[in-house]
Amino acid sequence: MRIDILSLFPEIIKGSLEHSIIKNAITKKLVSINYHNIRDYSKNKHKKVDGYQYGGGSGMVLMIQPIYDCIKKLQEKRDYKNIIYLTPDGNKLNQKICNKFSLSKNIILICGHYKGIDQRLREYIITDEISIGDYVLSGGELAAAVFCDSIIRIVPGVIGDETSALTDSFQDNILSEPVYTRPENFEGLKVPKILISGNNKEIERWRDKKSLERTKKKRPDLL
Ligand code: 6GU
Repeated sequence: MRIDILSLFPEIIKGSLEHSIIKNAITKKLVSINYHNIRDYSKNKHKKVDGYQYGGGSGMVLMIQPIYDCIKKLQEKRDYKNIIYLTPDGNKLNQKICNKFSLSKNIILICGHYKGIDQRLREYIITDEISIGDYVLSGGELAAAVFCDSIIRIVPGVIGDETSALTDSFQDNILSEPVYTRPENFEGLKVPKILISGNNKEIERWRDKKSLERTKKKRPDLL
């Protein structure tokens, strides 16, 4: 998988994707993330990338030209089926959408700032619009980092233990079971006996039961 990210502040994203599982995925060459600073594509002599909105009103709008030119340059090299704009009014991200995008070959991500990007990009160039929840961030960068993390971790081969990504919360619309590790007894707080019983069938039953209990209690809307 190849991801190209267009942003005015690529450093915000870079830092959050250089650790742990995602870093390993990049090292193993299962994914490559390529950063493009929108400002580098401005044809304005002062490298301006934004303008006031037509019709008046506060807030700046990202101009079409630098973003358009950057996308065209990328498209000369390879085919992109998904050109995604991160925006609070996009489709709300969920595990099903993550699963779908984790199978993509080439993805372009566009991070907006200020009032957003010129509507003509959204109408003619962008193929998907994604939000990461019902609240407003100051830009699309943190949303891009969330999106990349959520899809890269499920790219085949990224998580060593293949079953691990499949037993995540939400993967079957059900939350994960409680987990414990050493010590067995921490100042009187004990691990449930069943987990140390060695009876794998009973352990599995217990985990299913706990998952269901947790989902009923915390997220009944999922059931
Ligand atoms: Cl994708 N962008 C911004 N700016 N805010 C958001 C968002 C995206 N998703 C939720 N809030």
